[in-house]
Amino acid sequence: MTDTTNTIKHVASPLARQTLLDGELTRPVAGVRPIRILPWLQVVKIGGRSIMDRGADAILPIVDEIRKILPEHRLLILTGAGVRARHIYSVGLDLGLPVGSLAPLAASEAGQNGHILASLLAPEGVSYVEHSTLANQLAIHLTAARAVVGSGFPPYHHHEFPGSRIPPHRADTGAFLLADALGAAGLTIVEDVDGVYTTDPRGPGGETAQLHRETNAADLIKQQGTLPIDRALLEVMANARHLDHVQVVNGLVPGRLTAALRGEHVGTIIHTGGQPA
Ligand code: GWN
Ligand code: ATP
Repeated sequence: MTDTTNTIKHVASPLARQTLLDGELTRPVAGVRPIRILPWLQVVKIGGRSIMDRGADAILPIVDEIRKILPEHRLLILTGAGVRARHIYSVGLDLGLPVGSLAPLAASEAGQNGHILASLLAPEGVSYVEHSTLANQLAIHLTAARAVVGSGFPPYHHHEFPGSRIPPHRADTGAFLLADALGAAGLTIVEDVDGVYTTDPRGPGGETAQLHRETNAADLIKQQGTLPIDRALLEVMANARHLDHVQVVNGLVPGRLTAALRGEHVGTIIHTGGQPA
């Protein structure tokens, strides 16, 4: 055996000889607070079904609002998937496709919606950027432009978690994962309702629905019935490293997104369960 082999085998690292499964052993190394990569970034998730599917009536006022707020904020705008994803889910489920095959099919609609939004904001220097750019080159793009648009879906593809037949990690979850990993200043989720209610305000019995002005992920996860956000988002929020809260706002009411980005309480604030750095 040569010296070189010995050196490789005995590479100096505090984790070299440990199982990574033992928290007691990894904590001294892995317990360090992560840095905020883009602390000035505001992330905005635009609903696929709730906003983009409504066409010009809903999209153009939002585009106008984003255009006006660009001098104040640097934005990462992430879009969700809407009715075309719901259709592809029903076709795929009927054919027995696994969840990991359905995820990228639906995700491509989130991308389509992003391309639409970016085209409308192009005169402001805004472009659609692909997932790999979101992961690695956001800083340079946001140095050249005040905002970029991307797909909110996380690129889980065949790594999507089994359990539900519908991919559980959709654009709300993807937007949160990215915002928290980047250490962004905030995440605003834009919907077609004033926030999260005790029950669907548009569903049967909707007249009894009460708006949660402020809640937290642990309480909301216990609420039975439907939500306007991915349930997986609430699970992910429990382990947040940077974001203390997100705000869900009504994008059909002019000025709500602008107010939320200015730090005003105009929708539902959901506190994460994390221990922000
Ligand atoms: O295609 O609109 O990124 O940013 O989940 O994968 O299904 O891809 O399978 O960088 O990698 O359709 O081609 O498509 O929306 O996701 O993209 O234009 O490999 O820039 O090539 O992680 O955009 O696309 O759909 O986001 O959400 O080429 Mo699209 Mo999406 Mo583009 Mo992306 Mo998926 Mo890539 Mo990807 Mo695929
Ligand atoms: P995507 O981006 O995945 O297409 P979206 O963000 O556009 O999704 P929807 O999934 O359509 O939004 O969710 C918004 C809808 O959720 C609202 O129009 C409302 O009717 C419904 N909803 C269901 N349950 C609730 C609830 N508890 N509170 C508020 N809205 C609810």
